Amino acid sequence: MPGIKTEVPMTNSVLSPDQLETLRLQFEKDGYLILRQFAPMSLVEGMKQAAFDDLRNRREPLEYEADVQYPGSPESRNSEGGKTIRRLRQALSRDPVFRQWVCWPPLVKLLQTLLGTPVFCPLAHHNCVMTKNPRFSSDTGWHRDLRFWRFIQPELISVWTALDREHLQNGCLHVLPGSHRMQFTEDQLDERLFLDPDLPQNQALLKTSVAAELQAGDVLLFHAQTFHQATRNYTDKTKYSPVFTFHGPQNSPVPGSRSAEYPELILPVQD
Ligand SMILES: O=C(O)CCC(=O)C(=O)O
Repeated sequence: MPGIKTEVPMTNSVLSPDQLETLRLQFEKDGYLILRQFAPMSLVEGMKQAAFDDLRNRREPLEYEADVQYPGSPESRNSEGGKTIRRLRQALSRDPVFRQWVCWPPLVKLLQTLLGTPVFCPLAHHNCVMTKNPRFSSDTGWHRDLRFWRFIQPELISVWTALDREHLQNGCLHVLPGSHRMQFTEDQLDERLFLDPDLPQNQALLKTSVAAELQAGDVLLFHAQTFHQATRNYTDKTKYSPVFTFHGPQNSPVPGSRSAEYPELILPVQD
C-alpha cells in the first residue's frame, strides 16, 4: 500500500537524529507523514477547549461554509446553514495554547530537520481551526494549498493535528503520495485548479489515494504541493482540526502578495 512506511508510531515524541533523518527521507519521497500519538494530550485538550469555546461564541475572524462554494456548501450566507462556521481564522491570536503547540520543541525540531533553521510560521495562511459541522459542510476537491499562495519557493509544510478521531465518515483528509514532486498539465485541473476526478488521465494517480485516518494526538504533515481532499462530515459531531503552515529560512512570501499581508512567527530555535 503506498505511503504505509509514512506511518510512524511514536513511543516517545523526542526524536533521535536517526529517526529525524528517516522522517526527512520519507517526507521527501511521499510529501506527507503521519506521526501517531505525537502531540501532548494536555495541548490537544487545551486546543479542543479553545476551539469549542470560540465556535460556540462565534468569535471572529471566521470563514463560513457559504464562502467557499464547494459541493454541499449552502448557496449564500443568507440561505439555511449559510453562516455555518468552517474555519476559526487566526488561531495563534485566539489562545496561547496554539502558540504552545507550534513552538513545542519536538515539533520544532522535526520542522527544522525538514525545512532548515529557523522555521517561520506565516500568519496569512492556514493558522486556523477547521470546524467541520455535521449538518452543513462541504466536499473539498483534490488541490494543492500552494495554488493561491505566493512564496519565492514552493517549500512549505502544513501541520494538521487531530483533536479527536478523524475518519472516513467525518471527512478526514486524503493525500496523493508523491504528488508534491509531480508535474501536472493544465488540462488535468479545472478552472479553480482542482484535479479533475473524472478525467481518464487522472485515474491511475487517484487510485494511490491514502486516507489519513487519525486519533486524537496524531499529527499529519503535508507539503504545500501535495494534493489532498476531504469529504463533508456525515456524522452528528463537529470535527475540529487546527492547521498551521511553515517554511524555512530560504523561503519567504512574495512582496506585495496576499501571502505577505501578515507578519510571520519565528519559532524558537531547538538545538
Ligand atoms: O477538511 C477539509 O475539507 C479540507 C480542507 C483543506 O484542505 C483546505 O481548506 O485547504
